[in-house]
Amino acid sequence: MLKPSSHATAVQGAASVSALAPAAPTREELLQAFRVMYLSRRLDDREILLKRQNRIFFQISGAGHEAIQTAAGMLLRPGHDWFYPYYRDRALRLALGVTARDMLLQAVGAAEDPASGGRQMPSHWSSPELHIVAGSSPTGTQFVQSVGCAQAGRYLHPDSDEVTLVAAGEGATSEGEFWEALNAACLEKIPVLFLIEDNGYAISVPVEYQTPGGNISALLTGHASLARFEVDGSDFDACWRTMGRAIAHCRQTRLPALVHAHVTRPYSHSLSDDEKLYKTAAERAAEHARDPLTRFPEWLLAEGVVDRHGLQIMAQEVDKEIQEATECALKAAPAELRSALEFLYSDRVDPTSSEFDSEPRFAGEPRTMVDEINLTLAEEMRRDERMVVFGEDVADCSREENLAQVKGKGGVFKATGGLQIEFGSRRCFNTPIAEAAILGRAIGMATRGMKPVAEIQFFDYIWPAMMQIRDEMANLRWRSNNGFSAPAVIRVATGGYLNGGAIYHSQCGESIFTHIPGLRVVMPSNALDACGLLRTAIRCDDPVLFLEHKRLYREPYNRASHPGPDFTIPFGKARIVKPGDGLTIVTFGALVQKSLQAAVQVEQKLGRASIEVIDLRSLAPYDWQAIMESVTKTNRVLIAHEDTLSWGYGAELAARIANELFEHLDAPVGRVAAMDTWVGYHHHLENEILPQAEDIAAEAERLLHY
Ligand SMILES: Cc1ncc(C[n+]2csc(CCOP(=O)(O)OP(=O)(O)O)c2C)c(N)n1
Ligand SMILES: [Mg+2]
Repeated sequence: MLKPSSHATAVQGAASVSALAPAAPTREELLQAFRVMYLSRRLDDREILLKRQNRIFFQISGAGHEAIQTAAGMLLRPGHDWFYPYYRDRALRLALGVTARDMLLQAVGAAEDPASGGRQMPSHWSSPELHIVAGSSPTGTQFVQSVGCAQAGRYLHPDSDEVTLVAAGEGATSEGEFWEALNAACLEKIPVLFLIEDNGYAISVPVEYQTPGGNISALLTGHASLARFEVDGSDFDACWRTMGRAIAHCRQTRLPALVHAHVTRPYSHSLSDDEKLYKTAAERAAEHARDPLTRFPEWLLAEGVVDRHGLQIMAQEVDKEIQEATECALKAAPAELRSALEFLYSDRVDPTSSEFDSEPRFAGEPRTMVDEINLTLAEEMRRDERMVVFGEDVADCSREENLAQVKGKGGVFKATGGLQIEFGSRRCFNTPIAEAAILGRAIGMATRGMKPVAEIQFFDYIWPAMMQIRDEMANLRWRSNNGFSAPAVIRVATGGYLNGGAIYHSQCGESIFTHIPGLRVVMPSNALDACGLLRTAIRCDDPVLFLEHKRLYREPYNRASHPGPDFTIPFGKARIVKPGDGLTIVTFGALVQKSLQAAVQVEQKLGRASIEVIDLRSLAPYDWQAIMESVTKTNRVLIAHEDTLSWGYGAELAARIANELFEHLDAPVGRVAAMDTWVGYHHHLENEILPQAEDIAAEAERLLHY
């Protein structure tokens, strides 16, 4: 069991930080702290009442955490510092400037809810003005984003003393993202202030079943560059001093720090939980004795800061404020029904618009697809100083001094070769092998207006970052009602036909991502489209998954001369690779060439049918108009893709064609795709599993015979 000390303890870096003790709080500050803590608790009480009356639909409290949160909120500077709070951080947000009214508007799901327009649960507040980034519900995602945010500060405001605060419970420190964030912050020496509010439980799981040894700050001894502080988080005076020292440490040294605050949780995990099911009466009584809402007023009285009457007056003022805020929230109009599709994508830049339609100005010898990607990245980095490129092995050489003697790596496929040499290690750098951190950092940077172009080395290894993509990057704009966004580009090498790629170097899986609202997904099949689509991806204001087929990187047939430094292709515009009027093949990626081969083969064999081949290029959004026009003309359609058949990308197209173009069809909608299994290592297996030109030809013939 924890033994809370009433004194702050710097458990590491004590010598360097002891001189940084903050000034003692003034009387006004102490009264303000009481006001915030009391307001926070009474708002929880009011929400609990409203939930019981069925007027709000969820409640989670900040009760027991108020002292440390209030100290943090009062000592940091909203609008200057940046904040990634936890769902329990009501008092923190109140101290920063979120109002009781704002909170209750979110609780009722009002259209006026300034954080999300009625889209998010209570306790997920957001404020661009105060620099409070919209909260989400996954327990650990915020850690890595805060590192990206703080790192962005270094590019955007190199002389600033800003700090990024990220908060979470002790349970959340079990998430990989906590460790990935610590790694990154310590390696890069980034001023992130980690606040761990340790209430001893993650819902019903006690800390000793979560953290080896039961003490998270003790576990972090080996983290070089991390100053660690442990404090009784229900003792406001100790919190003030500890937070003050930790903040000053981050501001002055530009290094990370961690504050481990022991707090209580008197109101169970949420209103859906009853802690009596797993906490003993004695344990609950011990927590009760430490309640900051009892201890702090007693301390104020004992120190002579205020008398009982003064406290009562403040309490009455707060109660009145809550009453008024409640009346206002209950009268507020609910989120508008027709608003559901608003702010999925940028309202500023439309990557499907004709603005992105441009004529190529070809120059030079034909170049491979990977060369075009490399050149486009370089041109865009020259054009936009905010653009940074990072990932695993993307730099030429992490040890810069070696570059005098070595050529440099520049990506396992050389797509990023030479970028570090030209733009320096600040703008093109290697990261640890930590996919969630790579994309989480990209989100944090993009939130602040940087243009991160992050690489995931192989599609097969994108999965650790899935939560960052689906639950964070793709919905940040929607969940904050256009308050924040994360327009990052994710470049990823994908696909098979490698002869030996096997299970873990051949995966496609695009439909898993096209299924995500808010995410753009594109996949070029040739060098020209790779250049144009990548430039659009970088200049667009939405998150983009840019799929680069490994097999197509160096093919001779898909090369192109460079179309110029401003060549862009709009998203959602297919390319008719070969016109025809007897059958449409809708495809993309590596199957474009195979479909062409199949078309020629079938036409020669049958001596008549003319087959149209459409390269979608952009998978979300996709060019329905082109499909519709073609199928209306040919009356037969086949969808060919490399990924597995069932629930694949073609299933959606087939369903829509059957639904909307039924009367134009003279044959069933055909599909050719990989077998529903993994790609095998031996080429016999690989060839059988992945779709070949012969498979497309056979299906084309079948459809033509109807
Ligand atoms: C990734 C993820 N897994 C599970 C959950 C469900 N969940 C919500 S809160 C919580 C416990 C978190 O405990 P802790 O970090 O200690 O915070 P506390 O609620 O105690 O303040 C869990 C498991 C979630 N929100 N996100
Ligand atoms: Mg906890």
